[in-house]
Amino acid sequence: MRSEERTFVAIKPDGVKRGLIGKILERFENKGFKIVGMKLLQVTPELAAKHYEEHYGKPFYKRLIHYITSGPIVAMVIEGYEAVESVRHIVGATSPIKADVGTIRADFAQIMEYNVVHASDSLESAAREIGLYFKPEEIYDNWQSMLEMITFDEERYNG
Ligand code: FUP
Repeated sequence: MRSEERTFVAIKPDGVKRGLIGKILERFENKGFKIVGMKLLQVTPELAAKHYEEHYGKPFYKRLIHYITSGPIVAMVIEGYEAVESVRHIVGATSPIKADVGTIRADFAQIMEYNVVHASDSLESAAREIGLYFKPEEIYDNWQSMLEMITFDEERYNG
C-alpha cells in the first residue's frame, strides 16, 4: 500500500556554516523526495525551546539550544513514500560514530553535538515540527514531481 508522508528536516547551523546545504539537499533530491517547503531562518531561543522540549532538563540541553540558535538553519518539509523512516535512514543515527557509512551524519559529522542535520522521528513529531516552523501557506504541494508522475500514477497501480 502506498503511504505518502511529510516530514520535517533541518540543516543545522554547522551544516550551513560549512557550506553543505547543496550536498545535503542533493541526497534528498536524488532519492526523489518532493520538497514542498524550504526556508533559511534564524531559530530564536523560544522556538528552540519548543522544538527540543522533550530534552528539557537533560545534561546536554543548554548546549543543544546554544547550537541550534548559533546561526541560520535551512528548514524543509519533505514529502514522499514513508518519508519519516526513509529520511531518518538517509540522515543516520544520532551519533555520527554509530551512523551507517553513506548516511549524512556518518559522512559529514564527527560528534553528536554537531551532527549537521535534524529529521523528525515519527509522524506525530513531523506534524508538530512542521507546525512550529511553517505556516500552512508556506507549503507548496500543488505540483507534481517527475518521480511522483512515474511511480505514484494511480492508473499504473490500480488500473
Ligand atoms: P535525533 O532525533 O537523532 O536528532 O536525536 P535526539 O532527538 O535524541 O537528539 C536531538 C539532538 O540532541 C541531537 F541531534 C544531538 C543532541 N544530543 C546530544 O547532544 N547528546 C545526547 O546525548 C543526545 C542528543
